[in-house]
Amino acid sequence: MTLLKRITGIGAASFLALGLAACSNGTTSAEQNDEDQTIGDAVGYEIVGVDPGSGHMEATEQVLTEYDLSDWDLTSGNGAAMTAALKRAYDKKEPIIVTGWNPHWKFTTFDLKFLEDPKLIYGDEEQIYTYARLGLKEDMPEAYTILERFHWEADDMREIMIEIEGGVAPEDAALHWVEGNTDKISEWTDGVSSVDGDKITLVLAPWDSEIASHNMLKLVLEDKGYDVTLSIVEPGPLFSALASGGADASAAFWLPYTHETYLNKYEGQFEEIGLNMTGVRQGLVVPAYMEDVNSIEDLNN
Ligand code: PBE
Repeated sequence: MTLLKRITGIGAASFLALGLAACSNGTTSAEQNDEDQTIGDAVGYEIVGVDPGSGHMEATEQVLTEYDLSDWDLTSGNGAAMTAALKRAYDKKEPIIVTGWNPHWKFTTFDLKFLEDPKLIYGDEEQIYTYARLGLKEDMPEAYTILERFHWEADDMREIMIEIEGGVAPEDAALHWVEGNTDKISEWTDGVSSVDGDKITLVLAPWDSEIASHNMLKLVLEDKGYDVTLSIVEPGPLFSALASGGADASAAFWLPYTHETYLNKYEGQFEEIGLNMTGVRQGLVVPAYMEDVNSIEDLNN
């Protein structure tokens, strides 16, 4: 992004936030400003993204092409930087566009909306799947059975995410959920024998949603006697680790859209073992107070 764009963006944003000084012709300064100000001007033609290699970063690059948004930049960073930028803008009621996914605590903390995606570049609702390296079933049938049965609701994951966001350590937030949901967990673990310190590695990327799910799974597997390592890596290495057998399993596969490219790249090199959540979604997200922006198509106005 050019410096000029950035400065214009910030200036426009604070101008909007300054609000409604009345003008002599009866309109307000904000209204006059709105007439020639595009949403691109207001946000500096910037979409705040997350980790390079995340599935929805790839989808967002495609969105920029398909919706003719060649003036726009997708900035990469990580989930924490994205939510920090969102909070800064939100606190001042300034416009901002971020890449987002749900379940995520930010939909609880802030009043947000997904932009409509009439071309369905981000796809529709999707699911989260659990995958294993080849051979896990033979090597660790007990863990395999638990991971195969594992499924929960968006609200379960959200409960852990919100506690972590509130400052609780991920392992403690996961423990609170585990303690409160023994019925659910026993559906996954019933009849599964305990093991004696067998080592298992779960691999994930540092996304808040996956930090919640994998910390929870770690506790469930430890309760059955496993020695569990959580390996937190970049998105690319997450998939390659499972394909090469360097990690044993991951509950972080968003499909059929978000991780389609990775799935095709490593076809046959890892195994789908279960569906752990339905009804998840990715896309562009804005604060609800951006009332005039409801569709990705509006970014061209
Ligand atoms: N996410 C969170 C991931 C999957 C889960 C949406 C950032 C991605 O885009 O790859």
